[in-house]
Amino acid sequence: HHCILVGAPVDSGQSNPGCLMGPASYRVAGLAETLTDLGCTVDDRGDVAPRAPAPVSSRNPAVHHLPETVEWTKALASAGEAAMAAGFPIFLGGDHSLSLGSVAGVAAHARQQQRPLFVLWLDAHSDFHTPMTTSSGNLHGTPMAYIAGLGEFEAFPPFPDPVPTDRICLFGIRSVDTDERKALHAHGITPVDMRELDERGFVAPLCGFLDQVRAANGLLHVSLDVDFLDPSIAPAVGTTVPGGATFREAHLVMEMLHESQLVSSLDLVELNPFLDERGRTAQLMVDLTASLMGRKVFDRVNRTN
Ligand code: DIR
Ligand code: MN
Ligand code: MN
Ligand code: MN
Repeated sequence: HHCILVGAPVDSGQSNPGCLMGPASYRVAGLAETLTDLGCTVDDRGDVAPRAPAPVSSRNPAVHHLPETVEWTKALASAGEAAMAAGFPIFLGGDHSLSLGSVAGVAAHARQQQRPLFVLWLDAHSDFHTPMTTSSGNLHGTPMAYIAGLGEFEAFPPFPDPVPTDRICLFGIRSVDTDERKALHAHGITPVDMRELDERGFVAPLCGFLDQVRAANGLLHVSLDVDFLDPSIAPAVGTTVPGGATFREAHLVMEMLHESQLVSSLDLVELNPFLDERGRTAQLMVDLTASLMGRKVFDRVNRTN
């Protein structure tokens, strides 16, 4: 793979300062060197710089930093589209509002290639608010609705090519707000929540989704929120939720994604290095990325699936 690192030090989508240090933390943790060791070539394009925000305000008084987040969205959409044309983009967050832009860029590329885009959302949260329904006002809780083209997004540019709900997989979910639950239900989206993963394990639900992507010859964008992981292994996130993926479950997901050869872009989001313990969460995110890009314990021969 030719990996394009796109730094996205976005901090405006939530209220816990520190995510802007995420890209630097991944670089210090050796992401580029790790990818190079796996045989990838790496082009680190540095950090994206958004334009000065225009004075726009939301009709929802709870929403904060709307102008900044809109400018990040525009800047990351164009950086993302360019990166897709050049290789395999890895967006280094930055809070999850960066995916408003990264996935917009990926979707624009997919439309141009006439390939259907699928999205795998690895997260404790469904991020299915709109600027109208969020009560926290944190726009990192909105990208999934934006990507699906659902709801009122005010000053944001219209999403290039909304992803149909049957091409979206919300995976690892264990925190859904009332308005999100209503909207998910109204649009026929059933998250693969922790209850389902407890009952069925991680393999069957993930294989089911990957089979869909393969059958459609789709592109697959993976958005990995630090809080997908259990807080005991990944403390450096402002919105920890107990009961997340374990170390081995998370690596299994990444190893399966690698073997599928379907993934075409990746977000690493919500790392807050200010909350980290000597870089352990940053290091885990780098190691998970390594598994996604092909690191394994041992080559498996005679695998039938
Ligand atoms: C909550 C938390 N649903 C909100 N969302 C988070 O503020 O809208 N998403 N933390 O990652
Ligand atoms: Mn999220
Ligand atoms: Mn989350
Ligand atoms: Mn590969």
